[in-house]
Amino acid sequence: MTTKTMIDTQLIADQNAELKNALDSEYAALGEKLARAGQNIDAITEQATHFAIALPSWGLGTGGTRFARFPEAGEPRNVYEKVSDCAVVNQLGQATPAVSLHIPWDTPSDPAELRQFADERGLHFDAMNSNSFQNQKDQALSYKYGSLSHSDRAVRDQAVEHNIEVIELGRKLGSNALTVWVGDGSNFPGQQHFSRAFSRYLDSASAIYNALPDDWSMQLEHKIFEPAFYSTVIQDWGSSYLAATHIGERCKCLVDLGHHAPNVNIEMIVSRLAQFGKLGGFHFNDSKYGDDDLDSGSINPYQLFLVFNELVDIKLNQPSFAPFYMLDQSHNVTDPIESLIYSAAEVQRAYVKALLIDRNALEGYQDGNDALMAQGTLKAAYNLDVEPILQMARLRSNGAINPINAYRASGYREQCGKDRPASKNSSGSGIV
Ligand code: PSV
Ligand code: MN
Repeated sequence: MTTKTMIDTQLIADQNAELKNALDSEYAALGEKLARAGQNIDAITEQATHFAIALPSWGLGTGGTRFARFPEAGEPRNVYEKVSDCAVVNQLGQATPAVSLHIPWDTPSDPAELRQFADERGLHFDAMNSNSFQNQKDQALSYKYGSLSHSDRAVRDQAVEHNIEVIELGRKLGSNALTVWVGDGSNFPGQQHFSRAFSRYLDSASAIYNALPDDWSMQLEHKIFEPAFYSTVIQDWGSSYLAATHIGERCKCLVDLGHHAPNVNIEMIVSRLAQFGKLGGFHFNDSKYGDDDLDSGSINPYQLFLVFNELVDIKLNQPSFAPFYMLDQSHNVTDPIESLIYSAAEVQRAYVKALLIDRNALEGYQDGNDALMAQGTLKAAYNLDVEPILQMARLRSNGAINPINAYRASGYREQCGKDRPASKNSSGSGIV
């Protein structure tokens, strides 16, 4: 089956032709530099072409805060339009072949039809996200005081049932994982009995786990605060690890980069979870203060690189290690398509740089307690400009050497502005 293209392939080819000579010479220069260090640039580029990160269906519309949202014309209004926009991101950037759906925000009325629609556009469905942090229309019981850990069994049962429905839907869509993040917690000291709430969560999450198909995994996403501001039931990687260990082998921990206290050493959390087989996946984003959901690599690209340093290292020791990679961002002031193309490339960049770390030298410096040269070995890879590798990876995969330029030249958003008249309430507030 030929993939339906979203952006005129001739436009991409013309732009690429103009940029190709410069890319060839920059690629050759970088190739020589890497060869002097014993690295083969084409082998690295090949690995870059296989890099894949899923797009969040909730990241395609303009995001917002609890204060306001400033939507642009041409936003997607339904899951089909979101998948279409994902196809644009992937066609140009060639790093995002999957979509992670949030249910019920993006529940399709006909899953088979949606699956085919995505397939025709070269996309498949990654981990499914359930939502028991909001009340949905016509929902019998409220999640105001929690869901999987609620003090009332009937509320817990309702939340479990929702998760099982999400699994069922995911099966029809070809997904193989469920990500569970709950807003459960408390706003006041004394409001909630910590261990009783945690036990109730464990029971509920185990019931969901028991409904998982054999080839599925379940990802528990921890978060230090928000919407509960005093305590959360799955507050940190420790609680997540305890829960995942209690629940079962295919239950793992998902690390959202924005869900930690400022300055927490996230790369070490990554290492710890992976060492004990419990690192299941990521929600990539960046933050300055809290769960800002800013674009990956926009604030702290070195941290992103250090996370990938761990991931590349783990993969060398555990060849079957294959965590889920997803973006989870809120695009409040940019065109979401542009942010997602750019962010996926930033995560890919961190990966490529991590591949270029001289690991033998690093190990030697670590064992010899040469702190300066150990950090210098990391910096040597981090300071490399690997842009020619990213560009060549896109070119070799039929993407755009400069995807943002190609996107802007295509007029896609302007066309969507005409084809997708905004709904009336689109400027309301709301956190995605
Ligand atoms: C919560 O902050 C979170 O990171 C979870 O992954 C949610 O599913 C997502 O954001 C969207 O609200
Ligand atoms: Mn998340």
